[in-house]
Amino acid sequence: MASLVVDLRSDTVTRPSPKMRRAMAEAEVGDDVYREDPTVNRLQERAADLFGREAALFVPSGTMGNLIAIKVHTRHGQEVICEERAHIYNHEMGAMSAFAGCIPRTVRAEDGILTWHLISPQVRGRSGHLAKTGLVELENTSNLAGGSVYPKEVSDEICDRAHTLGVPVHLDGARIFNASVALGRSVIDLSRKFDSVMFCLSKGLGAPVGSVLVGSKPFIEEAHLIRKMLGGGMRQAGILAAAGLVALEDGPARLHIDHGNAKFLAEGLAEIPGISINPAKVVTNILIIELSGTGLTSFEISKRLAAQGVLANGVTPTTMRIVTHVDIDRKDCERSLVALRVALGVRPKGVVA
Ligand code: TLP
Repeated sequence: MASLVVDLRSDTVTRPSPKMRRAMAEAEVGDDVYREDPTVNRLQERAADLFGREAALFVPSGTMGNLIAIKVHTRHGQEVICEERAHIYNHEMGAMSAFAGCIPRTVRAEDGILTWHLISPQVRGRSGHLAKTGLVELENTSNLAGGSVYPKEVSDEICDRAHTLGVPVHLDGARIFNASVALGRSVIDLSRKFDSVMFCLSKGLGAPVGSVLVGSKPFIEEAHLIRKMLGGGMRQAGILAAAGLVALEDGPARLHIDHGNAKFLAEGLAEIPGISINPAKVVTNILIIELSGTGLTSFEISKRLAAQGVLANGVTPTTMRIVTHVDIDRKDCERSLVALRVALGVRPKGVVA
């Protein structure tokens, strides 16, 4: 059904489905700080199972999940290697420095996809002068690189090589299910070599709140302590975990629809003068479009879109992010393309001068 407002700002904006709301209302709960919430326990078991891991931990947000992983893997004064556009570097309020005492060492990679060749010169061992590398972090899909996906061989090699140097590797898999659908490979397959994985229930999978960390038993035991330290002990969190269980059950099977809509948008956008986007590179649900050719800033374009009931955010003055999700259908995409043409003062498609 076409909506009043077409919200393309993020896949975090989705509202829980009626099935989720029912599951939430009926959830059996207990105090999760005592590990007595049966629904949270079920979600954690299911997540550990799906990722082929010993254990899992439900956390309030992806940001907290990443921070906990960084804190468990590293010591103060160490470096975390990540791509220049990584969420942990750009959008987590400097948490790795503020709470884990780490400094980021960023590396620029084409399409946000790091390789061992790019990482290896940045790895620092024990030294009298240099901060040691405590962790390598990869993001799959890479959000600000337009939802790009790591070929499994590339992330496997990074994990293998980092491990030979004694460096752990954490996966920010906020959208790992999107990567899994795009590649036609299971999340276990894509993530088995990582020391820890964070994935979000509250993005493409459509849950209202929550993320999950998965890893070994000792890792998750440590993660429990850090979560509590950060104020992330959530008591009767089964209410939220119930929605997460539905998200895991129903979410992955429909992500291809979001990917199809993103591709449709990319193809439509590529035809609009002034906009630059390569539809071939849009393989999941995120588009980063280049707007330099329009002569307007992304922020001005955002305003003009909002006036027509279409929401999309500028990332930089010349780029804008568009994200498809469960609350966006093909009609919404068509309407967004029309709105963008109006915002830019471009003739509607099919109308000749
Ligand atoms: N990303 C949000 C914003 O913070 C940018 C979004 O709208 O995409 N890892 C990745 C790759 C993410 O994209 C996000 C959220 C997180 C971690 C953090 O998740 P939350 O928002 O649950 O803390």
